[in-house]
Amino acid sequence: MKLGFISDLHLSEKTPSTNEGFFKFLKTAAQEFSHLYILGDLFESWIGDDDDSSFASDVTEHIKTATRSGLEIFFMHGNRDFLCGNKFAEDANITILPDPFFIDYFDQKIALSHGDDFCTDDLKYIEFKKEVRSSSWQEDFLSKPLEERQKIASNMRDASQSNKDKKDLSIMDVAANTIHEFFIQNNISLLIHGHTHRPNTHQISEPNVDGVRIVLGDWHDTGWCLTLEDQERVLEEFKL
Ligand code: LP5
Ligand code: MN
Repeated sequence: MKLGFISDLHLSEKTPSTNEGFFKFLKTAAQEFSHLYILGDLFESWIGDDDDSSFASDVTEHIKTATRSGLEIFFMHGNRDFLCGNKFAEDANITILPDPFFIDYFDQKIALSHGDDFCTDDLKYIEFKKEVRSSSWQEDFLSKPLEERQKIASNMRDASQSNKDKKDLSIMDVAANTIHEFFIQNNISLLIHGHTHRPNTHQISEPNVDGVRIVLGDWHDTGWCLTLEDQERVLEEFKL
C-alpha cells in the first residue's frame, strides 16, 4: 500500500506543460500507488461540470484512465475548484471527500484538508468563502451561461490577485492557534494540507500537541508529492 498526496496543480488551458506533467505523473502513480489524494486546486478554476472545453474533458479522461488500472483517486475541493460536482466525479471515476477528512494509517490518525480553513486571520476570505459556498449563490451562479461564468471567474481571479497584493503575507498563512486547536479537537498526529504554497514539514511540540503538519507545494515547472509507504514518509519536488 503506497499513498500519494498532491494539491494546488492549478491546471488550465494556459498551462499545457504542467498538464502534460500531470498526465505523466498519473501514469507513474497508477503503477506505483494504491491511493492518490488530490487535496484541492487541481484546476485553476472550475466553473461547473457542464464545462464543455476539450481541456476539461482531457484532464477528466486522463484521471479516469489512471483509475482503470486500479489506482483509487480521491479529490477534495479547493477554493478554485469547489464547483467540481458529482458529474465530474462520475466522469473521472473518483470519490469526492469532505474537508477535513480523516484516515487511519498504521497507528496514526491523519487529517487531510485543502488548508484554507486554517487561514482564520484572513477575514475577507472567510466572508467570501461563506458567500460562494452557499447553495443559493451556487444555484444562481450555475444557472448563468458558461461564457458569463467564465467572465465572472476571470474577474474574480483578478480581484483575488489584487486583494492578495494588499494583504499582509502572514494573514494568508495558517493561524498557529487554529492549527493547535485542530490537533487537540481531532486527536490527530499528522495533518496534510495545501493551499498556502509554502511546502514544508512542521514539527509541532506544544502543550497537549505532539504532531507533524505537512504542507504540499504548488505545481508549475516542478510538481510536489507526499508519499506514505509503511512507516516511511517522503515529501518531494520533481521536475515536470
Ligand atoms: O485563489 P488565490 O490564491 O488567488 O487566493 C485565495 C483567495 N481567493 C479566492 C478567490 C479565487 O481565486 C477566485 C477564483 C475562483 C474560481 C472559481 C470559479 C467559480 C466561482 C467564481 C467566484 C466568484 O479564493 C484569497 C485568499 C488567498 O487564497 C490566501 O488564502 O486571500 O481571498 C480573496 O482574495 C478574497 C478577498 O479577500 C475578498 C473578495 C471580496 C469579494 C466579495 C464578493 C462576494 C461574493 C461575490 C462573488 C462574485
Ligand atoms: Mn487554494
